[in-house]
Amino acid sequence: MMPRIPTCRTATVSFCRRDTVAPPCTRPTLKSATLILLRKLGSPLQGHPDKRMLPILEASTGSLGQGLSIGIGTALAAKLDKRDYHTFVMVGDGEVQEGQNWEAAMFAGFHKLANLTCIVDNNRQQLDGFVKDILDPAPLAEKFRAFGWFAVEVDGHDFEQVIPALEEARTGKAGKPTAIVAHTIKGKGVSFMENNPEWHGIAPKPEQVQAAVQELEAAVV
Ligand SMILES: Cc1ncc(C[n+]2csc(CCOP(=O)(O)OP(=O)(O)O)c2C)c(N)n1
Ligand SMILES: [Mg+2]
Repeated sequence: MMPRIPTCRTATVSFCRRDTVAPPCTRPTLKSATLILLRKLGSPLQGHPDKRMLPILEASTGSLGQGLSIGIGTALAAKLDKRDYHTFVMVGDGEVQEGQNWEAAMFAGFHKLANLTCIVDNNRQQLDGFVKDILDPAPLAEKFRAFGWFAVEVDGHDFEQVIPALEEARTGKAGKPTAIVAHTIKGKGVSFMENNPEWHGIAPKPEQVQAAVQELEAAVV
């Protein structure tokens, strides 16, 4: 199957073949000029992903909780068609408050969709505050296990943990769908963004972009 990465605002679904070392996904890139249109009505980046405006998307979404169901559809189709691709879905820790995720989790566990992986971006924040103060979904790994999944927890900023977890998931050897709970920091590396839920949906001003880039570059040198 030709791999594609359908990206959604609130969930990301991607496919890749199981027999390759690195996902051969060809992620089309956005021209940097487009970024200035973030959250402008009628632009390709108007806020929620709109497939009609942004052809790199597989599905128009934005309503939280739909990504895992979409991923289940593709994983199930692969099984039925005897095709060798793996579906990866990324969801947020606020997003999993949506009940649709748990019906999907139950379905995937029951049908032993070993060709499906759900990565939870466990950054402890959602749109307007901290997940623990709004509706805490913890303990996430235990919940997925209870729904028949194989679940691991990783530091989502540590490639030495993330890559082996993804590689193991892709083998499907657990015989079950895999949940990877990735502990992350939203806005990591930018001092004025970390731990500040206000940055959920606002575009930084040019001088803030400059300050952020400086901090990030200083950290990698
Ligand atoms: C069904 C639905 N309810 C509410 C919203 C508004 N909303 C957009 S993002 C968001 C929070 C999502 O939190 P999380 O999944 O943790 O993502 P993060 O902010 O950490 O990237 C909310 C409530 C929505 N898009 N869809
Ligand atoms: Mg979150």
